[in-house]
Amino acid sequence: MTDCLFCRIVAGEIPSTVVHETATTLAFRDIRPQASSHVLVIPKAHYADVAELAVADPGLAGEVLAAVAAVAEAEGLLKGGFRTIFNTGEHGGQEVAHVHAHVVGGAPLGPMLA
Ligand code: D5M
Repeated sequence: MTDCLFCRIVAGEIPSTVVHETATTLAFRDIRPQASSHVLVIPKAHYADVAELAVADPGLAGEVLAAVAAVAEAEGLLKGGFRTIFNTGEHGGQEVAHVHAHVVGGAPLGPMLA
């Protein structure tokens, strides 16, 4: 999808700070970090949101979750813990329509819906 921001990051057309990459996934730092560690994990293939991905390719959804765990380890978040968020659709506050997991941590986080 040439008009998708995250597809353009995958293609290398828009710069990003990559922290983890596999054949099917990419993880890069969020441009507007909400915590000392804030990384976005995406499948390289375009799916609009986590619901679409899970139905279309559950194996790839699992690979995204494995990449979340790898990012958490690389960022040193496994001991203290971290939060993983898939904003989905308008009510979920999703701004970029290419499925992405936010991986946030580095310090105690507030209540989930605060
Ligand atoms: O979150 C979309 C997230 O994407 C939001 O936290 C900002 C981030 N973002 C937007 N543009 C970029 C670029 N170019 N690099 C890195 N991060 C970016 P959502 O869940 O859709 O609201």
